[in-house]
This record gives sequence, structure tokens and C-alpha cells, in this order.
Amino acid sequence: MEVKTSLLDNMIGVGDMVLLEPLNEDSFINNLKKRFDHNEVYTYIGSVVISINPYRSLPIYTPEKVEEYRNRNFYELSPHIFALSDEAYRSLRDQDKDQCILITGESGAGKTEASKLVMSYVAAVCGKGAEVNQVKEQLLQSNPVLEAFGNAKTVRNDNSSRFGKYMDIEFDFKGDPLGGVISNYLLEKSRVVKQPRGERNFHIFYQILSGASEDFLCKCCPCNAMQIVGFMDHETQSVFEVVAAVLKLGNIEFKPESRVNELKEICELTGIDQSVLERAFSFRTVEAKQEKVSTTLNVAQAYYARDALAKNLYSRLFSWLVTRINESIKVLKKVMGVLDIYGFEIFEDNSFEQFIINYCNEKLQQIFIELTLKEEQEEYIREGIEWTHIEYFNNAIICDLIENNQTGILAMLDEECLRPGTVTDDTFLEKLNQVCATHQHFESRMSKCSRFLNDTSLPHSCFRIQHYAGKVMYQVEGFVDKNNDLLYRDLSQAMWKANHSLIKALFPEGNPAKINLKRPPTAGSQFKASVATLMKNLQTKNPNYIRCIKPNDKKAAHIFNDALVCHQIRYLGLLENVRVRRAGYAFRQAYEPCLERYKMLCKQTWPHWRGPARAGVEVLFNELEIPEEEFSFGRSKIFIRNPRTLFKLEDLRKQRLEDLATLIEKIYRGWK
Ligand code: AD9
Ligand code: MG
Repeated sequence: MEVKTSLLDNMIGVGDMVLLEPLNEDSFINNLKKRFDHNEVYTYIGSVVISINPYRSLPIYTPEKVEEYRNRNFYELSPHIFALSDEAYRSLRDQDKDQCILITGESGAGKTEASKLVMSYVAAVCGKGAEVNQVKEQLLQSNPVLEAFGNAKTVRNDNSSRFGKYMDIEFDFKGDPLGGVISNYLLEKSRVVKQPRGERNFHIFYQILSGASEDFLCKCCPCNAMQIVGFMDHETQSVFEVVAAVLKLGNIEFKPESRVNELKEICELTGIDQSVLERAFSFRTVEAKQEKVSTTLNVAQAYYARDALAKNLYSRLFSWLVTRINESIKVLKKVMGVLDIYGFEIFEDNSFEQFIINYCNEKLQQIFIELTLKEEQEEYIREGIEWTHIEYFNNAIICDLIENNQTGILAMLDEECLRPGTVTDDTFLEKLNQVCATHQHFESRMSKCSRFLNDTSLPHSCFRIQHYAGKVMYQVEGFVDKNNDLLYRDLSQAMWKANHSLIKALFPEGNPAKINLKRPPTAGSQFKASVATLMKNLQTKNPNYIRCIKPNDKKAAHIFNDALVCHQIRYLGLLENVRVRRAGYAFRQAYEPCLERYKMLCKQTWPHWRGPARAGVEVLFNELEIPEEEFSFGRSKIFIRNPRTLFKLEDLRKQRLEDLATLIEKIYRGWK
């Protein structure tokens, strides 16, 4: 068996960063660049796959490639996302180990494409037959449905996921797919009513508009996918009615002329009594104890109510879609989870959404550190090798700054949102400053005691967090409002009264029989709870990592921007990852393939070694005088401390092959 030859080909750089010598940021980037220029977009760090977005279609995902990688050992062929997919699938099928695939990287780095490649690979290699094929189709077609409703064009990515997605794919004992469960995380619903310059609303709105003149249910792109996933025609119809209502809500203006027409159309679409909706846009009722007080909304409040309704309608519709897809695909057996979540975001203006997204990425980084170290430690224990302590940056301290139940930023935001009296974004910032001022990863200059009083790069209305991935400055404006996620009760009641079963189902709290004076959980606390559930779920599974890198911010092929890549390598902690991998031993290999590859270097092992492979390797290393501190014998593998030792072996082998070739040629000439 050829082992790792492809990983050592100098022409196209090393395929496994663990073997990079010397190891530093420059050599790391150069290696990636060299490979990128040779269309090698995948590189390993041990079992972690680094993927660089080629921004063009490469012929490396063909059915022939699938066959090539099928049932092959991870290191046998050149690095590829299919190798990781195959490894994960086979461990699941043959060793009953639940798997999860964690895909990280910034916006536009290729996470969603990677998740689809993993899913399509697994679909191609698992099970056969009509029933299995139907399950596969449903699982695969859930992607275009959710992308239509949950993705949008942004400055960074024409098809940017504006929600986080985790999908468990379930298999039976033979490894045939049975179904799946999708969890969605915080859709960026503010996009429904407002998009940053140069960006667009969710794809579905444009798809509906482009098909609206004809029979859009046939033309609209996710319809076919929805049908395959199992939506009934009337359900699809209802979904599009809600989307259309959201669109029309955006056109309502609170001026006497225009208002009536739009309202009328919305009410026709949704079966809401027009007078009820009109009233809900004009008054706000606050119930306290037994009393009900109605106040008239001014124009600004009416717009606020309109936007809140549009955001709520849309995000609830999205959650309903996920639940509905789950009904079609859910069962429970062995599972492989695929996580494709929004990447770390550093914009010029960062708001509540970025704060939440970056918090999620902190948590993922933490689990990455924990699991990589754990996995490494477990391998040492399995192999009976002594464990050496590894120094690394643990970002638990940043997670704590955000999520601590008493002093965390989210807890303080909640406290502020629930506090009676005048609450503004500034009072929230003031509070942050009292509690977090001394935290190493927190910066703000609002309070007099601030260490950052003279830091003019930090405006008064902002705070900055030093994330593991870099410093991010957050504008506090909108934090309180977005966390509150307030929808006037009059509106949820109006929605509940709609003669439209889907809309009614989306607003259960509008049912007067279920009046609940307790406030609904804040957006922040809901997100925190769902991230905690996700982390628990991931911890029970065997992790597989894909770390996506964006080569340029022009969405262009062939361009490799060193500075941009360098930044990502730093914040993904990739160098650190290599160091952890080779802190103890850089390289490990089972005895048989190792002996097979290098036995030609020693008279006693060449051409045949008759004893156990381990003894053969011992003899070999002895003969080659490799210093004792350079290797350790594990139960089934040889562990090599320094990549240089491996290169020495490789050089010797190459030399030996060349000598042999010359010798053979001489003999051949002699014959002639
Ligand atoms: V975001 O955080 O959702 O904004 P992603 O998901 O990381 O982001 P995405 O997978 O959507 O990025 O990739 C962006 C674009 O890059 C795709 O639309 C493709 O045009 C392009 N891409 C990504 N990966 C590949 C690939 N393996 N081959 C070819 C690719 N093109
Ligand atoms: Mg994406």
C-alpha cells in the first residue's frame, strides 16, 4: 500500500501541515498557496481538512472521484473532502460511532458548499433501492428549500446563509439512510425589513416576484424541492401566501392614501379581518394584572409595529418550514451530524446579529480545542504512550464574558431589557462598563475609570471584544430592541384570529385563552439555550473538521491574497492546531505499512521480514541509527516525534530507489 506519498510531493507542497518543516506562518501560507496554484484546494492537519474556496468549478467531485475515494484509507490518496466524508461514514457504519462534521470559516469561505459535498458524497456511497433513494432525495432537497428562504446575497457572499443549520442524518445498522433532523439557529430576521447597502433580502422574495406574473407555484425554484421533501400543494400555497403578505407589509405606509389598499390585499391573502389589523396598527394594549390600557400609536410606533410583524411572520414561517421538513425526514438511529453555521463576522458596523454569530463561533472554537486535545490524548492512551502537557490558548474566558449567568454580557442585556424604567442602549453600555471594565477581553471608553479613555478608535457608543479570531467593535445601538424582539400583543392576537391555518399556527400566543403575562424569552437567551443544546449534542459524537478559507474577497478564481489568508489562519488557530498535533509526535503510522514502505533500507528486513511488523520496524530504526528520543512504539503504531525524521526516511528511500533504477539500467545495458 502506498502511504502518504501524495502528502509528501514537494512539487505541490506537503499535503499534511503536520509534516511542514520549518513550521511557521510563512511556510504555512506558502504551502497553501503552492497547492492552491496547482488546483489542490484541500490540505490536512492530521485528520482536519483545510479547504480553500476555488471560486470556480473544479473537476474533482465527479462520480469517478467518488469511486476513487470510496473505501480507501484517509491518508492513502491526496487530501480531499471526500476522504473525510468516507472516513466518517465508514466509522459510523462499521464501528457504530456517531459522527459530526463541523464546518467553520468566514462568510464566503465555502462552508455551505462543503456541507453539500459531504452530503452528496454520503448519498452516493450509501445504500441502494427505491425507498433509500427517496430518503436521499428528501435529505438533499431540503437544502434548496432552506437556502431559498434562509440565504441572501451579501457583500461577502452571493449566497450567504443567514441562519445556522445543524442536520443529523440518520442511518440504520447497515448504513442505509433513514432520514434526518434539522435544527436551525437564529435567522437574521432584521434582513426582512432592512438590508445593508449592496445587499439583498432573502432569495425567496425575488423568486416570488420574478414568477408572480405567471403561475409562480410552478416556476418558483424551491417548489419542486418542496414537493420532493413532502410538502402538500396546499401547504406550499400557504407558505407563499405568508411570504407575499410579508412583502406587502413592507409597502404599507402610514399615510391616509396608501395604507388602505395594501392592508386590504394583505387581509385577502391571509384571511385576517381588515378592521382587526387596522386596529392593531393603531393601538397598543398593555395588560397589567386585571387592567387593560389602550394607547394610540404614533406614526413611528406604527412603523415599528409593522416591521416587528414582518420580521416575526417571516422568522416564524422559517422555523415552521424546518419543523415541517423534519416531520418528513425524522427517525432516530445512528447519526451523522453536519453543522454549517454562519462564520465569524467582522464588519465595519457590527450589531447584535454579529455579536450572536461570533458568540456561536467562540463556542465552536472551544469545542474544537477540547475535542482535538481529547482525541489526541485518547490516542496516546490507546497506544500506551506517555501524554505530555500542551500549552494552548483556551477561549473559555471569552465564552464566559458573554454567557456567564451573572456577569455575562447576555445576562446583563437581559437584565436591562427586563428592568422597569427607562432602558436604552446607553444604559446597557453603562452597565456593561461597570461589570466588565476589568475583563481582559472587554474594551469600552464610556465610563471614567475606563482603561480605554484615550482610545479614539473606540467611539463612545461602542464596546469591543477581543475574540479568539480578532478584535470586534460592536455598536450598542439596537441591542436592547433586538434582544427584546417585541411584538405588540394586539398584533399577535390579530394574527391568531386570521382565517389562515398556517398564520394562526405561527402565533399561538395570540390565543386569548392562553394569555400569559410572563414575557417571552429574549432573543439572546433563546440563542444561548440552543447553542448549549448543540454543544451537548456535538460532544457525544466523534468530530470531523473542515476549516474553510477564503482566498480573496473579490469572489474571484485564481487569486490568493496572502494577507487575507494569513488573517484567517491566525483566527482559525490553524498553526496552533498543527502544534497540538505534533507537540508530542508529529507523525504516526501503523507498523505494517511503515515496514512495507521502508524495509528496502535495511538488509535484515529486505526483501522479506518473517517476524511481526513491529519487530521489523524496531530492527529497521536500529539499523538506521535513528535516535531513541525521536520515536516511541505504541500498541499498533510507530510514533515519530519530528517531521525531519520522516523526511530523512523518505530521502533515503528515494535515494535507494534511484540507485536501484541505475543498477537495473546498467544490467540491462550489459545484456545488450
Ligand atoms: V456564509 O458564512 O453562509 O456567508 P459560506 O457558506 O462559507 O458563506 P459558500 O459555501 O456559500 O460560503 O461559498 C460561497 C461561494 O463560493 C459559492 O456560492 C460558490 O460559488 C463558491 N464555492 C465555495 N466552495 C466551492 C467549491 N468547493 N468549488 C467551487 C465553490 N466553488
Ligand atoms: Mg453558508
